[in-house]
Amino acid sequence: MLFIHFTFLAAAVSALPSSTNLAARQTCTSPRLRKSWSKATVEERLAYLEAAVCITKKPSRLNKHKDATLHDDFAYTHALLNYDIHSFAGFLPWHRYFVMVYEQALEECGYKGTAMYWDWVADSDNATLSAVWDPVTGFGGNGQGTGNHGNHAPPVQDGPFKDFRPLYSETNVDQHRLCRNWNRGFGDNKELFGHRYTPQAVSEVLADTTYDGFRDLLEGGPHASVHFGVAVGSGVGKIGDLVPSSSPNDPLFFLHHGMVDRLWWIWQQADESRTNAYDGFHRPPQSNPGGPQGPPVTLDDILPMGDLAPEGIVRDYMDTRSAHLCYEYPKWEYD
Ligand SMILES: [Cu+2]
Repeated sequence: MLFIHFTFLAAAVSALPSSTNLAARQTCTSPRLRKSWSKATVEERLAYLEAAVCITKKPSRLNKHKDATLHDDFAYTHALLNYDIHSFAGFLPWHRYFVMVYEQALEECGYKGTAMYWDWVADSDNATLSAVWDPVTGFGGNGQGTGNHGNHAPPVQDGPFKDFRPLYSETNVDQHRLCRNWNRGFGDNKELFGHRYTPQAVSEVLADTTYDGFRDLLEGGPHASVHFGVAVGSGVGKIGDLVPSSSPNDPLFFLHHGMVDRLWWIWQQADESRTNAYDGFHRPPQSNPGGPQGPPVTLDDILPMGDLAPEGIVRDYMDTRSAHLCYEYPKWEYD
């Protein structure tokens, strides 16, 4: 897939075992509930959007480029680490941590709420009608018209991010307008590939009883389908921001990954033993991606975060009720 490239995430030999993480030893007495965008109040949505716009204007932490913003840091970091964070077990804890780093950035912009999620399972019948596309209380709609160069899809013309100019394409400096290219469905395909994330399709993903089996089905199925459904339509021949490795360019990325994280949480809730269920293998080295697979993953593996945030340890991102996460989601609600 387009947003996959490669380096090797070494099994961490950490000098500091996670038990020394003071935050993790404190307790989480009342976890906060992360909400679906469509069920949040208008005030909550507007507060989130105001902070998300603020992130697109705050100075970069990475000092990579004079025009970079804090939002660009997220896209750059995700693109830089692309190989290390996709297509193996680490995909879920890494993105859980990444969404948390973004939630903290929202807080630095004055936001008091939690991260939210786009419930694309609820919207799968026609995802183009979702509340997330609202021009006032959402992220704006599909790209339209011209005004973008190179391989960029048409720019988003409405909503709070219509003036946002993402700096990067993958890790290259290539400032452009935020863009989307919805797949409108054809044949048996629903709009935005919704047939790949219906309640039925996602139940089948959740039915896998092994961690890495579940992760693989979720990542390659519903997760990828939403990325491609929003950004790769037919006809235009150009891709939107939600597909390349710089996919956090589209602020909707964080709501999409909120839902991915929620589905992992739902899968974990089905059995107590799943809170720390983590298995599978590291990828082959990025220098030889077709080579033999790497060693088994462990809960002590590191979660690299570049210069955006301190590196994490998988063990600390398994339980959303740990002190430094301390949140929950609504349970499965589609039967
Ligand atoms: Cu990703």
